[in-house]
Amino acid sequence: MSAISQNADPVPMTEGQKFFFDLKGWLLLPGVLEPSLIEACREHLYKLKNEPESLPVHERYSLAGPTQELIDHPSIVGVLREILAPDPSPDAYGFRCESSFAMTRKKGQSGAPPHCGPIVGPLAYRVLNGRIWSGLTRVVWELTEVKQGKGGTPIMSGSHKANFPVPEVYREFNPSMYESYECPPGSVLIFSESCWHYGVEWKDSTQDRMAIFNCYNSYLAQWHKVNLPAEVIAQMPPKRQTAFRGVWGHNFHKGQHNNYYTTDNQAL
Ligand SMILES: O=C(O)CCC(=O)C(=O)O
Repeated sequence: MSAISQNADPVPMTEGQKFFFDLKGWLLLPGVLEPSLIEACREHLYKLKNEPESLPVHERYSLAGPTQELIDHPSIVGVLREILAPDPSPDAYGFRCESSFAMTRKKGQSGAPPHCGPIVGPLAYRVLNGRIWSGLTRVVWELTEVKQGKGGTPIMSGSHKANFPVPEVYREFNPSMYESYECPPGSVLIFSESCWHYGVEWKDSTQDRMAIFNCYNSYLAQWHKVNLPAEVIAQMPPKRQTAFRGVWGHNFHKGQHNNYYTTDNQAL
């Protein structure tokens, strides 16, 4: 895949990608960010970690400044519409961004041990009538090249719909069970949090892993507390703001559907 301008129309998810995502629980879109956006996001992460006071207060977030472009980057919007929810109206997304964190990982550092998100209830992965409901969905922007066997977030493919509890022996990292990837900087990994996954040790001594981990859901479900000040959302264009709206479907009292963002209708 080649780089996609942040101003381009959303790229629809293909039937092949749907099959792959349903089968494995994840999808890697390599090299979708333009070099200028990769650089701007890396610089933002550097400042967030090393000199936050150089940024305005409302930009000290991994969903602000240049990194807010990632929230609804055209490379992921088509996928999120298919695996979470279609837009309920032209000016609102059906998906919500729940949370975000920035990562700078040095050689020898690891993340969380193998784990998975919800596997039952409204946040769990399922498919009905050919429509995917990915529930809690992670979108990882890799801003550094990931080399095979040297890092990334390996995933136990298929575990989002396993019919048996994952045996203890597979709750440890094992390269034969957890699928790794390699990708150039500016790639994005989208996976169902119902999959077992792992913050494997970063083994590349030539560069740190710089990544942004955003979490998504439908506007009808929530897992993470948002913790994002309204001032940060105020910096975004109107449709992007709808990714931070409250979690509900319809207000019978006012005959109103939940397809708008205001500070009174912000996810808690
Ligand atoms: O550190 C990592 O690579 C994985 C992060 C993680 O476990 C998660 O997104 O839930």
